[in-house]
Amino acid sequence: MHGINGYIYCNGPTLQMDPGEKRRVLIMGFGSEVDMHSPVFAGQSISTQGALLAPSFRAVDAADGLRALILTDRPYPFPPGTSIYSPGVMPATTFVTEVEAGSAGAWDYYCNILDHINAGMKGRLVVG
Ligand SMILES: [Cu+2]
Repeated sequence: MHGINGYIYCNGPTLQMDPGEKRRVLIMGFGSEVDMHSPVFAGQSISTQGALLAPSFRAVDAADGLRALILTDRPYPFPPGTSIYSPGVMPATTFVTEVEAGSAGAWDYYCNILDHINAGMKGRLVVG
């Protein structure tokens, strides 16, 4: 089962936007190495925003001989304002996007990975 904010098959709260409205959306990836996601807001424009960070883990040797994991941040490879169709989301990554609502209507947002959308990873966005 794959969900968005704990909801599956559009059972979560319906997002509401006005045409032309812009909203920041924080996207966070969870899970293991098989949990790669490709979020899409159908019919809307998505762009990257500032302060994009892709956390990564770096293994270091601690003084007592134990291995330790240190969380580091590195800049996300897209500069702020870059239009993207779908940002790739790896586990343990977090970044900020801006969604600009397009035409009025009922739209879906979903993960573009086929078995994820089939498992319910989608929600509803109403514009207008
Ligand atoms: Cu997915």
